[in-house]
Amino acid sequence: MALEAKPSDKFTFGLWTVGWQARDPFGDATRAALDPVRTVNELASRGAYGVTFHDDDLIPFGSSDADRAQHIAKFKKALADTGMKVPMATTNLFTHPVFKDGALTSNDRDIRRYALTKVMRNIELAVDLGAEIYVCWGGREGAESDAAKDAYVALERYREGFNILSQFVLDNGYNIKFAIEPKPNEPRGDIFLPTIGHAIAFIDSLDHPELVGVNPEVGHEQMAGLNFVHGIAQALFHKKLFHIDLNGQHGPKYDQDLVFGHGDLKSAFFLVDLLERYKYDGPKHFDYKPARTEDDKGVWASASANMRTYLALKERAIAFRNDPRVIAAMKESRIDQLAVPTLAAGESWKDLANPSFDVDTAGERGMGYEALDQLAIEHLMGVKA
Ligand SMILES: [Mn+2]
Repeated sequence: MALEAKPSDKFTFGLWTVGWQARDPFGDATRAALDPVRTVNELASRGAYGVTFHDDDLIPFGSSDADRAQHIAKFKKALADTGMKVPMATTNLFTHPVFKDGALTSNDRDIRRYALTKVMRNIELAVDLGAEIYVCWGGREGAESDAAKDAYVALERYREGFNILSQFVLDNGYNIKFAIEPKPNEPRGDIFLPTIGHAIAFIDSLDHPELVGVNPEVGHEQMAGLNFVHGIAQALFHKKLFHIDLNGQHGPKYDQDLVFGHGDLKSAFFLVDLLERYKYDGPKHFDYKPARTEDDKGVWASASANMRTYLALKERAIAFRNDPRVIAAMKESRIDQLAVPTLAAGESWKDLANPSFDVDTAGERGMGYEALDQLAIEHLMGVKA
């Protein structure tokens, strides 16, 4: 099996993923901070394509202009030395106390204005580094109480924020698009734009919907009990899958950010099958956290695990689709018939009535899905035919 990652696989990692020091609500950091330069080198040596960052991951909040320039110069040198790319960047609008009630939807107008300047400053850097996608995760955009926030008006401000940022990008002639990252809760009790579907509907209300898509994360949809594969299919259907965050999650509980495939493996299998069949060609971005139990060695083992799991699932998905038993079972299940339009060319609703259709006989037809599903499971487990 060829499970060694190559830059052409387009695997990317956030600086904050491997760099997570494993502070959680109950415990202190278990690992030292990682220098972004080392992160770039370690990931490049493992076959990654690039890295992504929040402004504050690269340039500590409150840095002087001189320090900022130095951090950027060191990072650029590491990128040049390794050939690593920066296809995406994003803004930290959640750590500093000023964002405790949100950024673009904070009740405080001066905070909303400050937040937009923080985003614009980092977009300039993102463009300078060659990024073409700018992710917007509104982790603090939400509420714990419906008394605290007029959710209708908050959406008006959220829309205004995206309209301002879109105009900023257009006026500067930047080649960068936005990708909204939905999440149902955590850190806020309830977050605005909680799912892929909410985000896609919201995008339609913007002044420049063509500049905005989604960046769905496996665990975020699964925290809401939703089918991630279906969510990604709909994002592709609307041509809004601008970016994707791969990780693992065990159903509705706190955001686990496990290694890709280390949660719902069967869903991960069908996700890779979908992305490959529909030729998603954007970065495959791992937004995960190495477990708090791990030391430095464990961190890099987990980074490799994400890429190996994707490549193994890709191999299994191709084998599944090419297996003659699967092809026959799909035929039996009439998978191909779903691609046939319900009306033939030239027909209308007037042609639907069919006097010879036997509703009882049609109701007796089995679909054969159990046999097909078992074939998928056996391919996933590597059971030989
Ligand atoms: Mn997450």
